[in-house]
Parts: sequence; C-alpha cells; structure tokens
Amino acid sequence: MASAMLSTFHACKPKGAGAAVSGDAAEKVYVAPGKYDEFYNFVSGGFSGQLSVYGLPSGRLLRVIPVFSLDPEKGWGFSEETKPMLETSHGNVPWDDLHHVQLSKTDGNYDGRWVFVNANNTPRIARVDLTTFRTAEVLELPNSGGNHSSPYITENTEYVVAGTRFSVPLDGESGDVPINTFKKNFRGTLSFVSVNKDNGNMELAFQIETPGVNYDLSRAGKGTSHGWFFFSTYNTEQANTLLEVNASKNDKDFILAVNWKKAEEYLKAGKGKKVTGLKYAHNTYDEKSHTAKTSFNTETIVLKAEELEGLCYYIPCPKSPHGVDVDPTGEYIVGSGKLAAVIPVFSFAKMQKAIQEKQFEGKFGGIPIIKYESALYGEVQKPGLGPLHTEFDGRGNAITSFFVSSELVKWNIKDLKVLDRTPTFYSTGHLMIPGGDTKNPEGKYVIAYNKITKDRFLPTGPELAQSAQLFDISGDKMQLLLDFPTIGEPHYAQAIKAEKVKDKSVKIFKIEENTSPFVAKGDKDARVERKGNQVHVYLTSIRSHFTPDNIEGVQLGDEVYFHVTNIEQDWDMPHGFAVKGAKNGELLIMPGETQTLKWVPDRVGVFPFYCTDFCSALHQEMQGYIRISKKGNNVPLIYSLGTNQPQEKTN
Ligand code: RUQ
Ligand code: CUA
Repeated sequence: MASAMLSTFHACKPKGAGAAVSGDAAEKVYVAPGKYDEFYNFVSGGFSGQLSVYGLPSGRLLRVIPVFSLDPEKGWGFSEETKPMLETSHGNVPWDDLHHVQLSKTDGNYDGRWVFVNANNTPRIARVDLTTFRTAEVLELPNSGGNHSSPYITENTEYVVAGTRFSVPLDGESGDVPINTFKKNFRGTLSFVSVNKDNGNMELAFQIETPGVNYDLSRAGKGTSHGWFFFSTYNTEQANTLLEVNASKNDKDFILAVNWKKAEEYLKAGKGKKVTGLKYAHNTYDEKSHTAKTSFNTETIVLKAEELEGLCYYIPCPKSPHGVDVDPTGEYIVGSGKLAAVIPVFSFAKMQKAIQEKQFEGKFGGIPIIKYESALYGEVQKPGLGPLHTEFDGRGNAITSFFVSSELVKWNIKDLKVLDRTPTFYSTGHLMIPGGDTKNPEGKYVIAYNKITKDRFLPTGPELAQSAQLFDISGDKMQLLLDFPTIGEPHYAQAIKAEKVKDKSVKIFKIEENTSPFVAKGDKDARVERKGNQVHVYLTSIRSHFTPDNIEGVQLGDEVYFHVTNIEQDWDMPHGFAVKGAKNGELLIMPGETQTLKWVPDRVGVFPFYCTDFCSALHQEMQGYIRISKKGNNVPLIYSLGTNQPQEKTN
C-alpha cells in the first residue's frame, strides 16, 4: 500500500457505513449445498506469500496455494522435493510478500492454463499450474529491488513483465556506492520474461534499463495498443530519503510507455548488451518425478532506454500514479494518481500522433516526454479521494477504487461522467471485475479488496481479517451483496469462469508414470537401505497402513530419509506422514505421488510415525515404529509389515 498516502490522508469512514443490504442479496450469492460456484477467484495472499482460491459468488474459500512461503497444510517447503522451490540467490527464503495475480491470456482473454504471481521482496515471478493448482515454476529477477509492477502479461502471454519498485545500483561490485548518489548510480529495470506457449516455461528474455525512479504498476496494451506496455512511476524526484515528502513534490510523475515490439527489433539487430556475472535462481517443479530443482542463471540482455530511439516515452500523469489500467479496446489508458483530484484518461491514438509529430516537452533521463495535453483524452472530474485502481465492465464503463474516500466509483469511458458511487468498508486497494482486464469482461460483479476492516467482523484481537466485498454491477446501481474475509492482505485478484478450469483439474497422479528416484510403486518395492550414515526408507501408504511399519537398526548419527509413496489411485485420498521429534514438519502426499521427509534422530528410543490425514475408519491404526539405537551397536537393519510378532517364550 502507498504509505505516502496513508500518512497524508486518514481514510475516512463513509456515510451510511451500516447501510442495509437489499432484500435479494442473499439469494444472489447463495450457492446451494452440492452446487458449484460460477467463478474461481484467485486472490493475492499479500504478506502471507500465498495465493488463495475462492468460489464466486459464494465467497467460499476453496484452497490456499503456497507459492513464496512455507505451507504446513501442504507440506510445501518442508518436503525435500519442494524445498528447491523457495531457493534464491540469497539462499532458501521461506516467506515473501505476494501482490499481484495474472491469469494467462490468449487473444486477450483468460485461457485457464496458468496464474502468474509476483514476490515483492526478493524479486521473483511464479507460475501456478491450473491443472494441479500448484506452483510449477519460480524465476528470480536480477538487477531489481522490490518487484511491484509485476507480473503483468501481454495479450497472448508472450511476456510476463516486472518493473523494479525500488531503483537500485545494478547487481555486482559497482553496487557499493553512497546512498545519496541515487541520481547518478541508481537505475530502474523493466524485466521481460518470455513464456513458452506449450509448457509455460519462463526465461528472462531481456531487461530495459531506465533512469532511476520507482515503478508502481503496469499493464500491457491490447487490441490497438498491443505491442506496448505501460508502467506507472513515482519518485521522479529521485529522492533517496523521506520519500513521503520528497517524492511527493512534483505535480506530475510519469506513465512510461514501452514499445516492446520495437525492443524485439532492437534485440534482433544486436542492440542488446549482454551482462554477465549475475546470479539468479530458476526453480521448476516436475509433476512426473514430483520433484523440484534449482538452477542458477548468470546472464541477461539489457537494452538501454535512453540510447534506443522509439523504445520508451514518458507521459506526464498527476501526483504519484499508482494503478495504470487499459480499457478492453486498448485505446484508453487510465492513470490513478494517489494524491490527484482527477483521473486522467489517455488516448493511445493521440499518443501515437504526438510521437509522430514530436509533441514533446523535453526529456527525462534521455527519454522524450510527450506533452500531457497531446496524449490526454480527458479527465474524470471530482471522482473521489485517493484513486488507486480501475477495472472495466465491458459495457463502456470503468470502476475505480478509492482508498481515502473508501468507495467504488463507476464512470463512463467515452464521456468521462461519473455514473454511480458506492461506499466500501473500508479503504479499498485493488478491485476486480471477472475478466476486468481482458478484451471481454464479464461485467456481472465487482469485488472491492479492502485494506481495513474495522467493525465488519467479530473482533479477533488487534488484527482483523482483511476483507473482500462483492457487488452486483449488472444494473445501473452497484449493489452490495456480500462481505467475506481473506487470508493476508488481498492485493490484486482475478476471476475466471469455472468451466474454463474445472474439467482440466488433475484428480490423481498415475502411479505407473511416477519417475521419482525414490518411488515405491507397491509393497514389493518398499524397503530400507543404508548408504553410509544415510538410511533411506522407501515407504508405501494405502488405507490403512504403511509398508514397512516396523524398522530397526538405525543409529544415532544417521540421517533418515522417509520416501513415502501414496499408492492410492482415488481422487481426494491423500495420506500424511509424521515422525516424533522431526523438526521438519510433516508430509502430505497426494495419490500416486512420492514425497520425502528428512529426519535426524537426536536420541535413542523407539519413535512412532503415523498418518496425519484422517483417511479411513482405521486411520488411527495407520502407524508404525522406528527404533534408534546407540552409534556403533550391532542391531541389524530390519524392516517388516505384519511379521514382527512377539517371541513366544515358554519358561
Ligand atoms: S498494490 S492497493 Cu501492492 Cu497492487 Cu495497489
Ligand atoms: Cu492415511 Cu490416515
């Protein structure tokens, strides 16, 4: 959230905070037991580092997908197989801050294949696969500090784009400079990550180096403006301290318009500069071996904005713009100045004309500034206080969220007249219309994602759940239907028709296709092997036992790897695994999958292990024992299921 604004304005409580919801609201959000929701809603988990999935219109929480944080519910980051997904050039980072959600697009509409999300702190982009609802890939970004205007994508998912929030000295030795040399030494970078059409694999295609400013948000052009990208900037003052004051001085900051088709031409012509000696992680998860791996990249290609004519242009935009949003036709570009009294709407056609006719008002850092009036289509007058983000209803209207005046405001894109406003509770950040950033929005609902909840839910100590509020926008007036709590701070969210996703959902992993080096495909493969001081336990799990369930001959000083294969082949039949004293949490293993828990026993004794997911009537019987003996003893390594019976002694 924009902290500058927080301290400049206090969010005010709108009138009619207790306003009654109209009579048919309950009916409009009611999804009868056993029925499905109409939309999947993918909601940023903010500082939880995760992505949550809700059904709409019910607001029911369906799943939390771990991306940039450990997740004890899924074992994510705890199993040996998933640990590499949290790897970065700074080592294993167990918790980050996830802001924005972008569904993959084909022809400017959601295609239901992937969701991209960004890590704000340690700059990364992740791709979540919508067949498994799991993170499939994470790419770290070099030369970047704070990855906020990310991971916005182009019309056909050609690129996922990331602008650095904090300009920084570029990676490497040269970064050791006095902080007050910002203007000279700090640079902005815009990363263009290409996405493989077939398998979604990401590569850092190129970076554009720009003057040092803060990049806040971005959107791709579409339709007429396809081939362009728009980034909002603030701190064009290039302040390095007390930004609250020092980065709010200029009347106007900029929207940076980037011609990425031109960038491709420059790359082809060899105008990119290869930069080496970098280090950034690339993590991929393979669903055949159920294993992640990390590799480190060392190079990138950099295009210098000020040296390459026609690549970048600045458009002045009032007062520290936050959101920059492009309407369904691609012609109108909306800037939302956090501290501005109007909403400027720019015309792509006018901007092109201004470029041709060189209607510039000078340069900033070597990049031409288009005259404000030359690019401006018009301004929405008196819209509200603290505009942040805009989405589109597909009927020629835009809806903008207002943080300070806590409201959603609907206005017409052509005549720029305000049509309707409705209070929100409170201080809305992002808002979302299903398909609201596509060529064909489904203008049925808008959701306000609120930063502050105050009196909306039962008190839960000093922190209240953040909230989402669902409004019906099918009529002239926006109508409040539902409040629902969210996990972490909901930054952006997107929603897609359920039928574009649900039938592609993976139900089980086929056991015969499991290529994990540690798989046990049936009880005959279950075994225990010693390799030096490593003991590998290949376990199978099926309702309601582990094979083997009695293990002896392990010594203090050994590292024990429990490789658990769930050999069920039924939908929704996970088994869990936990062993007493393990410091590394537990496992949750899906049908057909293999996951590994590493355990270093710290004392002698007999330790129970058990299934942690109530899987059958005999779940409580799903358990076993492992015996740990003193180092150097002569207890043989033995393992069994059902045969290690008490010795019948007669005496
Ligand atoms: S932000 S409230 Cu992280 Cu997207 Cu605008
Ligand atoms: Cu398997 Cu409980």
